Amino acid sequence: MEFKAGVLVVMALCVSALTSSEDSCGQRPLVASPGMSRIVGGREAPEGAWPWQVSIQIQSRHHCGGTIVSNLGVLTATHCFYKYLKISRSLFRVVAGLHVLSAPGDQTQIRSISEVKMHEDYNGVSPDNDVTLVLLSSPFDFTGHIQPVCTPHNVTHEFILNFTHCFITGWGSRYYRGRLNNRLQEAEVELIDRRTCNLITWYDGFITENMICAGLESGASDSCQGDSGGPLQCYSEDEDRFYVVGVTSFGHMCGHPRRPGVYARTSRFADWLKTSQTASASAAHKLNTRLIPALLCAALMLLLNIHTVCQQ
Ligand code: 4AZ
Repeated sequence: MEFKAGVLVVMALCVSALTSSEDSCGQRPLVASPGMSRIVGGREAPEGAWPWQVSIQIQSRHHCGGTIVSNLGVLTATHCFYKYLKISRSLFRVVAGLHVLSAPGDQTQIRSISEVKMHEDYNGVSPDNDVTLVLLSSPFDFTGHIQPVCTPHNVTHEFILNFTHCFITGWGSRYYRGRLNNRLQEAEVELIDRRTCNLITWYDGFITENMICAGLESGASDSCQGDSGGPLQCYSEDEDRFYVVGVTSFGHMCGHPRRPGVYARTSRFADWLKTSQTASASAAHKLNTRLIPALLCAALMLLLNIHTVCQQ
């Protein structure tokens, strides 16, 4: 009897080892769901409100934003790396769990970069396909202050998620050519449909299917220099989770009417992201963290099974 209970416990453990994954995403352990109030312009984010936001730094100075998509992967903009290829990778670092740039606290984790996977079809002029996956040299330990965001599976998924609130976040400047913000800022924005964004008096046909516009027509809520690479994140009320819907890419200066921020549209890069993540060091890591326990479990079950058969 006791032996059979032991077999059951091992089987339960095996099932959980085989099915558990890093599926938990887009949730904020330290902050409640977004309220119904509208935010015009930026304000300081509550601490821990955006646990997937990172600061990508060169020689300890903030360079670009980024978004944690897995314990080894950070999504950012290609233009954050494209002109900096000559700078040694070792001078870059990724800082998570950060709120005040000048005062990283106990919650902060710092990682170096092992690989930068820029989108093969990045166009430096348009700038189409402005997405890059940064792979870390060692994984982040997820905590209340450090969490991965969810990513839409495809364009249809983006559509059916029926987002109620979208926010942009970053340490970028308050106005074009301004100084960085020392404290993480947030602003609520609206997604703007491509047709509107491509009107002659807006971006005049410049916006591709791989881009998404967000902001307010008045320009009162916008991203700016230093926010690049960071997330445009939207809340799904149905799922009670946040998704990274865009990567801060460009705009005609900052905060101008009918010139909203333009973001790389993540739903168009879901397959690219999957391929980039699997054909990498993270694949080896996942193999270690998931396959080995599964194999050990299988071996143990086999052993126990043989033992049970022998007892009968
Ligand atoms: C930039 O230069 C930048 N207003 C980022 C976002 C926007 C403009 C410029 C959008 O990093």
